[in-house]
Amino acid sequence: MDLKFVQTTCPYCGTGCTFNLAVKDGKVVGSAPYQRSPVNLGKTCPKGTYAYEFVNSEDRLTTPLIKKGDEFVEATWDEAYALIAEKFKGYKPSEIACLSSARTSNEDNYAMMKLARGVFKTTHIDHCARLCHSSTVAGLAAVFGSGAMTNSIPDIEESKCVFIIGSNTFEQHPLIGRRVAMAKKKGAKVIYADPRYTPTARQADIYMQFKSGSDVAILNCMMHEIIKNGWEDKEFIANRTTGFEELKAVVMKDDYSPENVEKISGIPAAQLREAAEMYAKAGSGALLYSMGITQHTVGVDNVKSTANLQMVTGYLGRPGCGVNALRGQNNVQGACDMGALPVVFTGYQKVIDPAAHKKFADAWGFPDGICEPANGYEVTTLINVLADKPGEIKGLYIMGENPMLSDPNLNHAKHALENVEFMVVQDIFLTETAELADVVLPATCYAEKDGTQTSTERRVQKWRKAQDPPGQSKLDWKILAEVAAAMGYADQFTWETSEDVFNEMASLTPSYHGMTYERLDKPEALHWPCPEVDHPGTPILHTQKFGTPDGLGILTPLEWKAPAEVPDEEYPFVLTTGRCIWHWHTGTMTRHSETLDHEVPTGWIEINTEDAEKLGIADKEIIRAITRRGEVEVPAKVTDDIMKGVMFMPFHFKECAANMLTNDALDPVSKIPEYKACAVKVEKIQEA
Ligand SMILES: Nc1nc2c(c(=O)[nH]1)N[C@H]1C(S)=C(S)[C@@H](COP(=O)(O)OP(=O)(O)OC[C@H]3O[C@@H](n4cnc5c(=O)[nH]c(N)nc54)[C@H](O)[C@@H]3O)O[C@H]1N2
Ligand SMILES: Nc1nc2c(c(=O)[nH]1)N[C@H]1C(S)=C(S)[C@@H](COP(=O)(O)OP(=O)(O)OC[C@H]3O[C@@H](n4cnc5c(=O)[nH]c(N)nc54)[C@H](O)[C@@H]3O)O[C@H]1N2
Ligand code: SF4
Ligand SMILES: [Mo]
Repeated sequence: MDLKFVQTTCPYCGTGCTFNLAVKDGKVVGSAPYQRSPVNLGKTCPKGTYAYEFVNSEDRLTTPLIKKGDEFVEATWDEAYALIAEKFKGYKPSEIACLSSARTSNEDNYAMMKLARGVFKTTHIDHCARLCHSSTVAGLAAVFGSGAMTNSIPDIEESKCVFIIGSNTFEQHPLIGRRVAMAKKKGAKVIYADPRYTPTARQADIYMQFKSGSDVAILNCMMHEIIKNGWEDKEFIANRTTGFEELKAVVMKDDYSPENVEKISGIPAAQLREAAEMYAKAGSGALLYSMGITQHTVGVDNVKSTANLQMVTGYLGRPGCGVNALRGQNNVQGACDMGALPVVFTGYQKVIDPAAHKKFADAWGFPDGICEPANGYEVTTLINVLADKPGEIKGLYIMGENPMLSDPNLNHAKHALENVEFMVVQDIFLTETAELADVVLPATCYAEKDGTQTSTERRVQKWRKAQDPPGQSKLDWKILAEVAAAMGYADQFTWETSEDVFNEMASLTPSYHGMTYERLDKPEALHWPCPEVDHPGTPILHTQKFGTPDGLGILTPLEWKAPAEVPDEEYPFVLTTGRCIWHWHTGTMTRHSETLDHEVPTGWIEINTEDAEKLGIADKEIIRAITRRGEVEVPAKVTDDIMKGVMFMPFHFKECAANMLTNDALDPVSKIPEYKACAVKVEKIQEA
């Protein structure tokens, strides 16, 4: 049998598992375990196992498309590039915006960042991290001086107590979930807080069920109990933090006593006490969080609050501890590292810093300079500008994002995108967003390219080309370089290989400076920061001091605030949204994967059994869910697993799109939307 195996990393989540693609007659036909990665130890979750299935889907884009009237017609690359160059040359820099992609490689994101800032000379570049961990980046950078996950994945196994809040780890980061199970086997306790009794809840010693939107109250309450009983780590607080007295003044208020927080959250006071004691006395505690914490109008407060708890307990800078923000997309850490954000170049070098601006301008050598040394729009701000000030932004270039299903309040998002004069979408499938575009460009997927991606634990790992791309599709960075050439900047984009792109990026990025393709070939790859070629990389951050100017972690006093929209008589329930293990975001890849699509063919809304009884709604009945922004028809899933008063919808399914309902209210600092709480009502559909 002429099967060939090509080692690669998973294109789905930020865990960064390695597996082999099986290749026969030049085509990817299956996957097989790769045993030597310290991340996943040969195992994969269903998405990784079946990640080969969408690769040769008949629906892959294979040729550039140009819209003529209401129809797309096939075009040559030269025609597509000529049209793009003609349009974009006609716009001022401030009239152009770019969305980069956490699905694509570091090389692709670096190329997009250079295209945006160097060729289009715009300051407006962002990507889906805004919808995801922007609260983490802002919150942790403010208190620790760095916005990344502090410890490594294997390190979670060393913990004596794992506290999971707002992360359904066993479904959304299954191979990190496996580490939690391994820690448990070694005797660790698990505390879990989530409005839903998820598969993660089944692993918990203490499961706290609560109403979406009460996180700061819960975390303050745990600190209240810890400080009241003298269980805080006094030495750590004294030597490594500032602001303890101010924090104490807030958390010790009666508002945060277990009895009062029971009223806010619904968690019994006795359980809050038990959790605080179990956690504080464990000796080492790893806190894991994800979207349940970040996707709120108080997302940044929530993040800082998790950091407060870890500093008060002294659970930082050593094994089995840490604030472990589980990054979502395969390469969302990398896309941020590459500067696909409106405020930074690579490695978080600020665009407004004259020295950093000069460094990039000099290194790139554009004869007519680069973008202004100014910050651009976040994607959520961009959508509002498009909706409210038509004509301010005229050209939009989207690589590997599908906002027409992933943005909050889709009626608003559609209105915004329809106001764009000229839109380019570069994807692997014809998405809901691509349907609105003027030009669609076919890209290669992970299986067809060499490149690197950076996982949630800052581990930089490789994709390796396993097959030729379908039709005329091309590497993302190559397409961007050819667009640049069509705009008249061929000299600044002379890369021949992905490695050339990586080397240019690394030369400009201190945290990646010591990395080379050769060094990344080892099974364990390298964690950034890795400043020099003889540096071993950095699996654990903040062991001696934090990245703040004085090296101290900042404790932040925070009051609990309710979500922007709370239930009332008309909309009496809280709606929260998220994911399931079988599907990925807007479904472009998983719904093109036979096995995964077969497991879960459509969406649903979870309703508590008692609530459903009162409403006269039966399990599987198709009902109407309505918010102030839109409505959808969706099958009910009647279950005891969700808290009374709360409903949950996954957002993967276009036929019952959760984001028709969600609230686009933003956190004032991170500009993340409040996907995790809005007010909803549900109605039976009357038969005609
Ligand atoms: N299978 C699968 N895995 C994925 C993804 C996917 O689409 N599918 N996406 C990836 C991406 S990009 C991301 S960002 C991660 C997200 O990973 P997670 O954050 O784990 O996923 P979610 O389902 O969005 O939300 C997690 C949990 O938050 C709970 N929750 C709801 N409201 C609240 C609240 O107010 N407070 C708290 N504390 N919890 C609340 C929900 O009930 C849910 O169980 O997953 C990554 N992994
Ligand atoms: N209601 C609700 N909405 C949410 C969330 C939620 O919890 N609730 N979570 C938010 C979060 S955390 C996130 S991260 C966003 C995700 O939002 P998006 O990033 O918009 O969602 P994806 O479906 O991952 O879209 C990625 C696109 O990239 C394409 N793609 C894949 N690989 C490649 C490639 O190699 N090259 C190119 N050019 N394209 C490629 C895919 O086909 C797909 O169209 O959704 C957000 N939306
Ligand atoms: S846990 Fe994440 S990285 Fe690992 S196989 Fe599953 S989706 Fe892929
Ligand atoms: Mo995400």
